[in-house]
Amino acid sequence: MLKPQSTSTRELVSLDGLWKFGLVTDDLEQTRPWTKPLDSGLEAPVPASYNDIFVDPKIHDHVGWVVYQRAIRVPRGWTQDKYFIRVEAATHEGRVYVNDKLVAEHIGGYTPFDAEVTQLVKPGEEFRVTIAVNNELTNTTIPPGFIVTTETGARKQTYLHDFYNYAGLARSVWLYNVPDQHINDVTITTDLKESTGIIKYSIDTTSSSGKITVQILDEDQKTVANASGLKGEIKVASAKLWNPGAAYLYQFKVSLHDSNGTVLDEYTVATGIRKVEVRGNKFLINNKPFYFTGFGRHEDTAVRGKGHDQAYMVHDFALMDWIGANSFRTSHYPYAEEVMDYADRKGIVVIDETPAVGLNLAISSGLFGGIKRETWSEETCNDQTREANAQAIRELVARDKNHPCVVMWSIANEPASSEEGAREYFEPLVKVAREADPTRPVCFINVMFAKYNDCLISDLFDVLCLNRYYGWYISQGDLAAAEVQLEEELRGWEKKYNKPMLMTEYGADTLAGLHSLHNLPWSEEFQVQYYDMYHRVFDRIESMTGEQVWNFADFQTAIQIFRIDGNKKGIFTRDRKPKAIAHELRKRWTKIRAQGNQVTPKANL
Ligand code: GCB
Repeated sequence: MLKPQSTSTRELVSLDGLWKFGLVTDDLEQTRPWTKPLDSGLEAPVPASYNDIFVDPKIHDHVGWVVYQRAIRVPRGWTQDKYFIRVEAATHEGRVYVNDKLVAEHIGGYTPFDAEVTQLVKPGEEFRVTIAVNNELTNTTIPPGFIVTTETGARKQTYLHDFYNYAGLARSVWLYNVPDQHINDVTITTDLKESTGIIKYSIDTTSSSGKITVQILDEDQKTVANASGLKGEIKVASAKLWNPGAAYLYQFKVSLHDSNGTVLDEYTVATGIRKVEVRGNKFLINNKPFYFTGFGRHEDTAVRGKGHDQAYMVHDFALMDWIGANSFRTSHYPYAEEVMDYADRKGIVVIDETPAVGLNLAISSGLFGGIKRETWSEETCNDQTREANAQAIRELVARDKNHPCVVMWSIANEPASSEEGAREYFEPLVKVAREADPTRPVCFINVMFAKYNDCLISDLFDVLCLNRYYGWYISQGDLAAAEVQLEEELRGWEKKYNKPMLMTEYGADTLAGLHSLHNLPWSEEFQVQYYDMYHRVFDRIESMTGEQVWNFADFQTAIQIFRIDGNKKGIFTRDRKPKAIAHELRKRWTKIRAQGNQVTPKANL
């Protein structure tokens, strides 16, 4: 799916800004709020989650539909074109109405969708667009959730993931055009043969007679290779590679011509030439073992919730660079496309994750004393959930397949992988991921209850990604016991699988400013000791391929007794101030970066 772009044949109009906003408290289909001007008196910013914008608890805690509305004018010049509204994210379900008509519907809160409006409004004409957004999560959505009715009759959304269920239009909305005959999709994969870069491509167009030409431009705008046809393989001699921390981007410029050579459409994809491979217990980027350092993150800031914010994005990347991180995981959902573009340009390596989080009913029942439910059953995560998960994988790959920063797909976070039924659920999904992208490794993120002898699915994946909380949820505060437990477990995985092993989460809640001479949990001192212990263990284990701490910054969650204004495992506070651990990680990670993102020999650390 191509991101809207301004080229010689395409334009785009930003629809970001203030939209009229209202809650839908009765049935959406009966009240039909799109048929008339909204008169709630509220205006909501786009992009932003709506929950924390207002002070009304009814808005903050709303379960169900809300509507955004504004007037749009189609540019006068678009007489020969097709035009669309692109919604980058409507969390978790979106419907677009043009005047009185429904034109698009999409389920899945973190991937984009289009509504074609060509036939409905003429160039120069103004029209009313209403976007209805629903935040409900059920057992068949990804992520899943359950709606309960309380004693007062109120509907309450419960869910199993540990971040607040922010909702609304958290990313940009666009009006854009494409020529009648246009480029539909571009798929690029890259490889390396000695110093020659190989770019394999395939292009999909709406034109049966048009001709395709491709030009590869370097960063000085010089053409370094040409090709023609819908499919091909282009060789770039002495290619400059996209390397972690040292990105180099070629421009892959596609032109669609008619038989007289007139350009019908143009589209450009920023392309990094690089090779990713899993070999034995190593993760190789450009044939060199790569050691991941960095973060599990969240799209989360005060007031905006999950709203994309350029200032925070640039600042967060600056902090990642300062601390020496070379990578992050898009825990626990696809991030805004601007983030992926920026990671491409900054040379930050990304593990790209679907929103399949919370597929684990044991965590809520086991830890918090609820009723024990099976995760994989007709009433809980069933075939329909799996199909939603498959769709989430397809949409993620369709959106992000051309990003050099993406080195691996994560198809789920902490599912109940040791419960019966896990293999039946995941085997087809691994197939979906590999069919959608045969070139990148695929992983899932393993939960602490599914150890090496219990996990039923780890053999299906390329890399072992583990989230472990020894010293926090297990043996809290006892780092000596935790060290033994952690090492025993990592050695168990290594012996059984001998695959690259990545710690994708480890961390301890820490209240910035709380200090303790006795290294008590929640203090900044404890967080430092905790990480120090993990790193000692990692450096003793041969197949450790990386460490991504939990979490980059403190973030908001649902209210729970052990979440005081959110999860406090951040290395930075929610407003991005460093805790003591930030300086310690910086020492370690800048050293690893200086060693070429490798930890061999480990004794050097
Ligand atoms: C996990 C989850 C993450 C939580 C974290 C925690 O295992 O993957 O979403 O926030 O633990 O802090 O409990």
